[in-house]
Parts: sequence; structure tokens; C-alpha cells
Amino acid sequence: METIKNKLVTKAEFIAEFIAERNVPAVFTLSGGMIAFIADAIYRLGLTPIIGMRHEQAAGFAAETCTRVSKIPSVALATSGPGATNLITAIASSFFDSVPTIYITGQVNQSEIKKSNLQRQNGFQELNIIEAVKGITKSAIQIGSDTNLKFVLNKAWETATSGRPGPVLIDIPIDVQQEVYQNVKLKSFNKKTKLNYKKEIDKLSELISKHKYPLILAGGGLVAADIIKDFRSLVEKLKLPVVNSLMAVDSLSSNSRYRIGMIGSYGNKESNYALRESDLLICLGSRLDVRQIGSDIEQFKMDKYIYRVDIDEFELNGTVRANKNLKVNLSHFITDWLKYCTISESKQWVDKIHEYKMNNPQQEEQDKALIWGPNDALLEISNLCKEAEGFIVDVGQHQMWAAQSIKLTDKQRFITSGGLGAMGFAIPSAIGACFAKKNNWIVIAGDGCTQLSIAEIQTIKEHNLPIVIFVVNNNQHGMVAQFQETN
Ligand SMILES: Cc1ncc(C[n+]2csc(CCOP(=O)(O)OP(=O)(O)O)c2C)c(N)n1
Ligand SMILES: [Mg+2]
Repeated sequence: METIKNKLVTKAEFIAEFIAERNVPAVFTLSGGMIAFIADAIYRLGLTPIIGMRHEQAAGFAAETCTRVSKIPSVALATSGPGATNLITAIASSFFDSVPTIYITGQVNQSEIKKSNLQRQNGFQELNIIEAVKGITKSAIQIGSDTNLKFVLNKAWETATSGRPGPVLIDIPIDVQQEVYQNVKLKSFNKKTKLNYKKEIDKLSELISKHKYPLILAGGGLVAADIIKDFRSLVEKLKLPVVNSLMAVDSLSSNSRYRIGMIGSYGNKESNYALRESDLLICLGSRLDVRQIGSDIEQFKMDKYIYRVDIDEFELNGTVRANKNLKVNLSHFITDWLKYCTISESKQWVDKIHEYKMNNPQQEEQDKALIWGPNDALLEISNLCKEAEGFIVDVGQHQMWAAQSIKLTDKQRFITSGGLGAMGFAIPSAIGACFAKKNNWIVIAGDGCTQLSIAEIQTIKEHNLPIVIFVVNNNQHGMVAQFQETN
């Protein structure tokens, strides 16, 4: 890329250049006056596609999923006030699912920003977005004329991508966007050195050898750590069964004999069976959410030895107290585990789980009157879509049927809104996915969810994106109906 060196540029242009230098795959936005200078600068520089969406929330979801697929932070831009508030659901989604998305909001002129918190509003469409998103971002900062822009951008990137990843928000008043900035070549932050975990791995191998029913629980943190290839090699080497949370459906391909399936109240029967029977549970980047383990923690633990690996100490110190907690970067840990692991012998244990599965098919949960239930339908859809890059799944019963029954090939992704569970996630997310990897993406959405983001079909058409949408129509908000009927 040609860098504009020793040339006076505006701060908006500098931001556009930063975005291009970092190879951001795409920027998603719905325009507005207070963000116009940055949007124009990105467009004029011509190095990063800038995609106009029909709603800022959709822009936010698109940027999140573009990030999840490309593994490079993507950007969503919004104008001040309603543009910024419309981003909030998407920001929360990135936060809960540990995605390092960059959100940039425009703000009114510095002179129009209210001076006291007691005043509701000063400028037109002025809103304190920094305060609003403090609890759902890793950092949220407003840039002023005196702020070192280059430092803040580098720092924001570093904050989003380091440790447990998550979103950051940068708010930039319109007058600051237009200020002149002396461009200097951007320097990237140093990568942290990798520690060696051989000692821990040796102890873990011994622990595994001492247990009869060891089980791995793959969580969203494992997928976020971008170490799936090594993880898969590790599992084939260890020959240990693996269950997953909703956020790690694609941690193993369905071809693997060791992929048992999803746990929890909406999980696969055989996975819950394996979880119950296990005497050693190795949790890799999993929050152990109430939907996965239930609210009775003692009942979940029984006499199991729980070994937790997570980068987030607040998760490790959460409700489930493990026998062993390891606060480490999972990608480093898995690399070392693969290097130093010893092979365990758990064939009988894996056979036992498969036997249970044979005798307890998932389909049996469905309404007996249905000849072809939703689990059959989702399995069939996946059989028809083996060439697709992956499945992007919305929120509701269809999401659970998909997580239970879709068969994934080696390369396919399964992307959904996990922690926030935000309806309307899938269609805009598929748009974001296309800008990260232009191949066919399959959307699975309920009749309810589809209506939240139906306008984005226009965006799909405008860019002629290879997205196929399957609407699972049960003429109701099925998950809520199920909740009402059973409570
Ligand atoms: C933004 C948002 N609003 C409300 C909910 C609560 N909710 C969860 S699932 C669901 C129903 C979704 O309906 P549909 O898309 O038809 O899926 P189904 O459960 O019928 O498969 C609702 C209303 C939510 N998760 N997100
Ligand atoms: Mg429905």
C-alpha cells in the first residue's frame, strides 16, 4: 500500500489510512453528518470497501462477523446520537462473544458538547456515547483536539485484540475530524512473548491418565483464540471426547469421531450424558454459562475434577470454582499441549458415548406427529450445503436445532450470537462474512428474527452477495412460546 508520507492530511484522512494500513477487510456504516468526513475519507482513499447498511445495528453485526471470519478487526461507523445508540446492541454482542470489533462514532463539535452531566443535551443529536457503552467495551474514548490520534488508534487496536478480545469505541467530534494532522508512518505494538507450558502439560497428562472418563469442553474462547487447526490435531492425537458450548460448535468438524456435540439445556443428549458421566472436565475458554451447566452448580460438579483454562481471570473466579485454574493465552497453551501431549487410551469411553447416542436419537425430542422434524430439516440443509463457507444462525429454537443437528465439514464455520442472543443477528452478519471471505454463506433464521433485519436483503442485492437464507417458519416466536408453556 502507498503510504502518504510527509503530507498534511486531515485527522479523518489519517483514520482512513490507519484502517487501510491495518488491512481492515471492510467498513460498515449508515451515514450521517457527524461521521461524514471519516466515511468520505475512507471512500476517497479507495483501499477499504465501505458498505452502506440499512441500520447501524446491522452495520455493527456485519463488522463483528467480518472480524470473526477474517480474524482482523473490522470497523462500524455511525453518526452521533441515534446512530451511536443504534450501535449499542451490536457492541454488546461483540463484547459478550469476545470479538475485537472497532466502533467509531461521530460527535458534535467540541464547543457544542455539554459541560455538565446535569444538562440533558446541548448540541443537536449530542449524546454521551462513552458513558453509555462503558460497561460493554474494553475501552471507549472521545478524541479531542489535543489527543494524540496515532497513539489512541494504535492503543485501541492493541486493547481490542490483546488478552480476552473485545470491542473498543472511539468517538470523534466533527471539528476534530477536519483538523490537519501531520501523518507519520504507523508503528505496530510489539507482540507479547510466548511462555512455555511444558510443566503444566506434563501435570495435565498425568491427570488425564489417572481418570477413567476425561472430557474436553470447548468454549467460545477457544474459537476466539484462533488456534482451531492445532486444537483439531491435538484432539485426534489425544483421542479424547470433546463437547462444546454454543460458541464452539465449529471447534471440530463433524467428521471427527471425538466431536460429541453441544451441552446444556438445549444441547445434544449424548453430550449431556458425557458431561454427567465425566470424572475430569477440561474446560477450554468456556464461561460455564447457566444455559450449559444449569443453576445447580453442585449437581453439575458432582465428583468431577474440573480443570479450567481461560485468559480471563474474572471468568475463572466466577460462580464455578474449579479444582485447577490456569490463566493463560489459549493459543499458546494449545500449541504446547500439541507439542508435549501424551496419548491417552479412552477408546472404551468414546465407544460408550457413541452407543448412548445410537440409543437416544436427538430427533426423538420432536413432536411425534411430525414425520420430518426440524432436526431432520437442519441436517438435510447442511447435507445440501457442503460447499458453503459456513452457517450464520439467528436466535431462537431454530438456533438450537441448528447447533444440535447441522453437520459441518472441515472448513465450515458456525457463527451465532452467543452471550447476548440478539435476534436479527444473522442476515447482517452474513453480509459481514462475505466481505471477509467471498464465498457462499448460509443464513438460518427464524420467522421472527428475519423480520428484525429484513431490510438488509436490499444490501445483499445491491452487492450481489452469495448468501442463501433459510427461514425456519413455525409461525411463532417459538423459543418464547416454549418458555411460556414450560414455566
Ligand atoms: C433483540 C431480541 N429481542 C427479543 C429476544 C427474545 N427472544 C429470544 S428467541 C425469540 C423468538 C425468535 O423467534 P423466531 O425467529 O421465529 O425463532 P424460533 O424460536 O421460532 O425458532 C425471542 C423473541 C431476543 N433474544 N432478542
Ligand atoms: Mg419462529
